[in-house]
Amino acid sequence: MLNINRLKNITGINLTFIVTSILWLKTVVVCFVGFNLSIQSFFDIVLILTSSIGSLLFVMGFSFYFGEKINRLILFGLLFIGTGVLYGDLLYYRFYIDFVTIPILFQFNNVGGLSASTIELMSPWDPFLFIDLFIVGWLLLKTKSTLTVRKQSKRKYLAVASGLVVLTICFGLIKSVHLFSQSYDREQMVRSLGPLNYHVYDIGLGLKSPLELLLVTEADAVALEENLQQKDYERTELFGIAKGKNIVLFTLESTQDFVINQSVNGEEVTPFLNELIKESFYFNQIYDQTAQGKTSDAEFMIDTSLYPLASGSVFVRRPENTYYSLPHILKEHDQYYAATFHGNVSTFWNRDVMYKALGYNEFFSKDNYSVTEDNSVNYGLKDIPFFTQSVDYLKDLPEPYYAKFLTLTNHFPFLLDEEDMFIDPADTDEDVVNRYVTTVRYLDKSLEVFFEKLKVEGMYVDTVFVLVGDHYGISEKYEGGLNELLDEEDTLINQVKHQQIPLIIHVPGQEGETIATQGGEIDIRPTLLHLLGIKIDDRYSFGHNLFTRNSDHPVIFRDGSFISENYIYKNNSCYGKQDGQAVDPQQCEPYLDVVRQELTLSDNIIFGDVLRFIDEGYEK
Ligand code: GP9
Ligand code: MN
Repeated sequence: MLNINRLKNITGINLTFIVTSILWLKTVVVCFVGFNLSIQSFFDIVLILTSSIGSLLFVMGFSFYFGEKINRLILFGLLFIGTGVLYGDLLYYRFYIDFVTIPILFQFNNVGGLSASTIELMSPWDPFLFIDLFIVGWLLLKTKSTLTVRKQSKRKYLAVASGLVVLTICFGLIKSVHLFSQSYDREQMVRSLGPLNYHVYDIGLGLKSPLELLLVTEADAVALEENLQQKDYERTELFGIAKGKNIVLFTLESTQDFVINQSVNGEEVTPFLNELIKESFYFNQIYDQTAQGKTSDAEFMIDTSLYPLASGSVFVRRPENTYYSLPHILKEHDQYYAATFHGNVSTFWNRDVMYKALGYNEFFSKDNYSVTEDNSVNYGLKDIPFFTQSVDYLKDLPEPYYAKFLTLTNHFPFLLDEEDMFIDPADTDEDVVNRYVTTVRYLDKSLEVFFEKLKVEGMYVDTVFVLVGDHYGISEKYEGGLNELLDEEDTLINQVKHQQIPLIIHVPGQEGETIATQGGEIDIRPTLLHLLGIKIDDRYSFGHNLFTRNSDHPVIFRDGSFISENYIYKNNSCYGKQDGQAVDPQQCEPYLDVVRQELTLSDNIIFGDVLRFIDEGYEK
């Protein structure tokens, strides 16, 4: 039986231990129950159980250094903040299956989804995470004893806490020597170091990155160049088939590859695209490589063929850099004019600033369109009026042009007015999935309308069209509904397949071909340049021409996972690609070296703004 009187006379140091234990317990429960951390060995369990103790003691010990009057308040405040951070992590994780980073906190106005559905992300169990606050609050009010801690005890306490933190780091490094060099693998960081240490490390990374810009010199750029390789350049008979043509590129909001040739209630979801791919190069093994920057990451990869950043969007974090981007290349080689079109505000994802660095001459955004309540939904202008209103702007561009259209309507939470529903919602247990097929169908219709208009205006024949899904629409959270829709099992192979996005390159007059080469968004630029007959020094980029890409070169994801010809590396485990069965981790090691090297070099180029030292002879 709890002896209330004994509790009332508890010493300051013991009270600190109690509060720390409570927060530790909550952290461990959240790690085991809230986060879906892959646990492969008993050591992983030990890591999760122990990793937070040192840092929690350390933080709670902070209260020792305040006067008798306020240290109770500080102790309570720390428990309150700790619980708040933990709960924030949990909500973010439930939606993104990822961990919050500092850069993403500064661009929360660009994080679609979370705010709109925070209530939906809550669980009836969540209040249990806060009950202790009342108990501890009451205890702190009732304790009579002084909470002052003796100097000697403070020293001992600090030594134990620091020792435990050092031990945690050692354990983490025993688990993986690459723990810190692969800090983009946030799940590994949280599993090995605990959420609190992860956040501290992440703050450190955030503080370090502006310094890199100042510290990198031309000599570093030269040193970096030695690690970069000129890619083997193989010409195919397709080289230059689209030379000098206008380029119209579409990033199709949230469009996954499974919608292609998919019917719901007997009706095709993408009838227009299904027809278009018959007369196009259709790449059906392309993976979404975006990270926290979502659409902006897709745009970044398409234009620069560099990897996005592990945390935050490059558009927001490095908009002043020098980039050897697609508009610059096209301008330099064939005097192209570059413009982007989007029905949302120009500041979203910091596009108005970043587009200048990427070399766009013009940006048509919400202000350039007639946007009313009737013709907009969710983030902005609906896709059909967006395209119809864009035709006149497109007509006036100097030729040849590179015009990039970012569609918008098919965005989470997939809202649509009744009159725009060209297909009935699906009938799964997941409303998000049911709505998704209707907004994809609307997107497909908008493309049909646009292509028709271009044909009527005589703007179709001399154009090469690139259409690519920017990233997933159905996040892992709603994967169950997707499996139901497709009548598929929840297997690793299917999870990986759902990461695919369609890539369609349509050159009018060219015969259609389905190409099963594996690749990602990073490979779009070299593939397009090949068709345009433009050969560049692409050492400072990481994409490969999809017409000649080595099938065993891994498709690399920003969390350090990859897919090669025969293997899948996911959640720190190596699997056979055919059957999804776990195989000896050694099989994945050679590919992991490539993964680490490419991601690190790409980050170095971006954080050090290395391209400012490289004279490619293009206009900035
Ligand atoms: C907003 C649109 C959507 O302008 O690009 O952004 P997303 O949330 O997909 O990154
Ligand atoms: Mn998007």
